[in-house]
Amino acid sequence: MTQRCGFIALIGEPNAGKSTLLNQMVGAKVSIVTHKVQTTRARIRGIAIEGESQLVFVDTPGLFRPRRRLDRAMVSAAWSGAADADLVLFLVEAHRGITEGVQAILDGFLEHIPSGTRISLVINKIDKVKSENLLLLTSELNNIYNFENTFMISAEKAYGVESLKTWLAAELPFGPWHYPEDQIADAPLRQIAAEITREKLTLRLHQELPYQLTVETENWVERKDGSVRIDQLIYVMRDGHKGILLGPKGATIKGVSMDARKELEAFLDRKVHLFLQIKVRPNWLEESARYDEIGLNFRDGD
Ligand SMILES: Nc1nc2c(ncn2[C@@H]2O[C@H](COP(=O)(O)OP(=O)(O)OP(=O)(O)O)[C@@H](O)[C@H]2O)c(=O)[nH]1
Ligand SMILES: [Mg+2]
Repeated sequence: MTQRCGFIALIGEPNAGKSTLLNQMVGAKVSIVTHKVQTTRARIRGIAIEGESQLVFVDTPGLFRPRRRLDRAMVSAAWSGAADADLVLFLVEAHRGITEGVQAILDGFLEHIPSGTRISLVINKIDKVKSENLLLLTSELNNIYNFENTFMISAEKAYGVESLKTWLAAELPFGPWHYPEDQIADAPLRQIAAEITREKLTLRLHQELPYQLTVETENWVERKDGSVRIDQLIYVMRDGHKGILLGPKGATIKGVSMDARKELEAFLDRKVHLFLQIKVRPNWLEESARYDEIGLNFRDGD
């Protein structure tokens, strides 16, 4: 057996660059990215190949102090992603250093990750700092936790990403590949499509609104002409939110719809007819069906 295959979990604070790194490793955008915290809500798998190794990256929601049921379910999904993995990469932002949040995650290792799990440190966003600061941060973090290895990368600029990939490929256990070699993501298309729309909403909406909505793909119809019709529902909590989402003369939702459609067309490589509908649902954060669609466990939020 020369093939290797295994799971590599990416964990870290919200905004650390986990999804950016996953996309960079896969060479395609399978996980959404924004400049805002708490973008990723569920575990998403992206698949890369390096030589004889199939690397299954598990993107996770950022780890933070949860307040709502949704937050708790997200944090729980992140920790269990790490607990199930062959290798764990802990991402820390170079320019922020050891924040309270980073310290809290380090404290959480003992409780949430089985002892013996292989955890490496990845200092990300090195494009934002001077290199002399990196050595100090590396040694401080390694004094707190004995990481298997330390990497310094820029996920966005792809610095150091290739050598990280080479190392991971050589460390995964021997075993047959889990996925066909051309597969790059393990998530239902309808879910990826909903995520793309949520990304565009998050980019256009301000403050708390992105955290108070969810997107679901209701319908997916392949047409004879090769195009696809996708109907999605956006759940918001208040009438007022619906108004903000619509924007003046519907301009906001139109912009979102156009951006999402373009990206969907590129992702699916065909023409897309996208229909968005907004629903006011004051209590969606407490409905288990919403969590099923996101890919989270409702009970994890108890
Ligand atoms: N300058 C710089 N920015 C980066 C780098 N990697 C990621 N970013 C930016 O950091 C922001 C957050 O990136 P994400 O990949 O969404 O972070 P995340 O860890 O997945 O965040 P959550 O899903 O919220 O947990 C985005 O604006 C990225 O463009 C990097 O290496 N350098
Ligand atoms: Mg993310």
